[in-house]
Amino acid sequence: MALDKDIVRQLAEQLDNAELNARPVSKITDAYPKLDWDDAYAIQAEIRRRKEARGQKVAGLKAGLTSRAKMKQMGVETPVFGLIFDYMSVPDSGEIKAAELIHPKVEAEIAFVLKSALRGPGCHIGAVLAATDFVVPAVEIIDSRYENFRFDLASGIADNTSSSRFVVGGVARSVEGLDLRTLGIVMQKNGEIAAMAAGAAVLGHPAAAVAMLVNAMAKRGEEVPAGTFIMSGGATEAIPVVAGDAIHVRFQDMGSVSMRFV
Ligand code: OOG
Ligand code: MG
Repeated sequence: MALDKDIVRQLAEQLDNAELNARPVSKITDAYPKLDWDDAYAIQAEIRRRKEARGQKVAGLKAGLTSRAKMKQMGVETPVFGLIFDYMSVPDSGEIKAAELIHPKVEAEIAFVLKSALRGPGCHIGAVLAATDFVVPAVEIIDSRYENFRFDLASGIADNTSSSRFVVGGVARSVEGLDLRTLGIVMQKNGEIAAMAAGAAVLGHPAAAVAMLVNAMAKRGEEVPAGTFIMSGGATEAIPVVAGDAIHVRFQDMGSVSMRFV
């Protein structure tokens, strides 16, 4: 579609404000049904520009909708890519203020930290594993800025893939000797099991999601530098949370991650 620059700016402002005010907006494809992926990533880039102008910094990259469970939950078939910012980081065992969010959900993810840069096209699991410094367990808190958490892919990409908060666990593991496909993940909400998965739920291997992200960035002429923190996408479906909820996620051989919503 190639949206006019003014409209890109206007839609980015609307979504950025929806996040700042914790008030949902209608999905932007209602007004712009022909919005395509390039338009959507242009809006995401404009949101980044706005946040950086406020002094906020990109803290990492994320892949989303990389598991069957998530694709089914959101009714889509293709992964998406987004940005994580410094202010979204919450310490392990920390508190998250529910009033700052619209309708948060939590999802368990395996995160990668790179020791060398990755560049597509042709990036694959082997290249990702060779470039990985270590993996850490993580929980992403997503919070769509759209009413009722309902959106299509283009609207979701424009909304920076619902990025909102993230918590990283303290156990860093080398990928050597760790089978990320069979690694079990158990999420508990208020002491009861809310979701379970194995690493293979994410595109057969979480490193495949990282390779996909690298190849998608290559199409825009970008590489992923050494040191980048990358979340590979929710292995389980996302679980809604409200103030008062406690989340505890155990990752086999990787420790656990927890948080409380207040
Ligand atoms: C889009 C973001 C999905 C994941 O890990 O699948 C995502 C959404 O479902 O709101 O972060
Ligand atoms: Mg996620």
